[in-house]
Amino acid sequence: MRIAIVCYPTMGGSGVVATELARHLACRGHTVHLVASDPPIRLTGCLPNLTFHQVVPPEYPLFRYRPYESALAGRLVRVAEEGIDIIHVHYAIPHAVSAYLARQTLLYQNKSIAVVTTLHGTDTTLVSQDPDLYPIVRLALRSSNEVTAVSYALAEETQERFYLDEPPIVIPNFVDTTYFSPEKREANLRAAFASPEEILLVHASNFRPIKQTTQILYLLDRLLRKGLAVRLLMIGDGPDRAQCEHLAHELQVWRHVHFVGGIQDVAPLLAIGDVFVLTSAYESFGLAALEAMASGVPVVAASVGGLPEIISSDSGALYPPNNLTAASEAVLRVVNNLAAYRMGALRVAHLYDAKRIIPLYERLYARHLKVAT
Ligand code: GMT
Repeated sequence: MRIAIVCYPTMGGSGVVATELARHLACRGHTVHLVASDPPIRLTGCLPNLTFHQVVPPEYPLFRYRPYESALAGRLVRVAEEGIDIIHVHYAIPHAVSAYLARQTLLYQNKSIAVVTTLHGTDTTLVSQDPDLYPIVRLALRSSNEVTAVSYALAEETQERFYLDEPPIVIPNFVDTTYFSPEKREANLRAAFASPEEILLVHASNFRPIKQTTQILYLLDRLLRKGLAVRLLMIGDGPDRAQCEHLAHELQVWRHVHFVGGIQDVAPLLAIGDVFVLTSAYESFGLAALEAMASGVPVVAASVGGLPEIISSDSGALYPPNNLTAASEAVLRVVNNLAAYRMGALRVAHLYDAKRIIPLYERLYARHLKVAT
């Protein structure tokens, strides 16, 4: 099949999922065009049948904002003229809108092309609640040949919010268990952050307000007060990182915390952890939690969005959102039975192995190929 995949290139799960999907599809022999405003962070190496297209909208003195949506639509039309069967956009805004425009343009050329839209969470639960965006996103969703969501929670919420006749199809996120694996664990690297007697908590995110990262510092403070020998490794960068660093000093826990910033190759850092912590106010899926589990690291997370779908009672522990007493009890519960939880985490992660999930997308494309032709 010939597929154009559109995504955000920035540090965020939707871009990671789209880039990994593009890579896996190309490895399986499909012709893939990856389209974004910049090379996506996980786009490494080179595959002969994977082409990256960078969209750079023109500047003009009249413009306050560059017309990215239109430039993206135009680029999709050009890519389609080279021959594609499917446009698969990740994140509804503005990608699904551009795909709609591209498809309408192609119809005037008597070319029919199928559009698949994958929702990642904040695109429909938060951003499109803006009254100007809502009707446009609704049109883009209703006119997509297929809408998929990365969890049942997101599918249900999107159907309700947009009054869709059918809920989106759930195709969960996936993980490459050959890349995220306990085998990446290196004793020397771990020793740089914690001694063998200490528990190493790990967190990885883009430090956006929705991640509520400051709560992780309060949690660390509670665990230290309970007498746990514990260290915290904070991976990633974003708007709330400075506030977290400041809070680490204010709570006088800074000696126990390492902020390593935005790292491209996170697998070795995840693998040295004992417990992965996620305090988000909302997560449609929680890809970082899945990557941690594939690394053999159980997850303690707030029970929000799609997280209860991937964190089972043997792969980690859920706690009521914002309840740090319950969060610290959950960490202690996991720490006291770490070996069993590690096995549980690996078991669950393998259910979401790329090898199992990528064929679901292939089947979906094949179905809509027939609709388009
Ligand atoms: O979480 C973010 O800030 C990034 C965001 C994105 O759109 O890139 O992540 C969302 O998509 C990921 C991949 O499907 C999910 O694993 C994340 O849970 C989801 N984030 C939220 O729902 C907040």
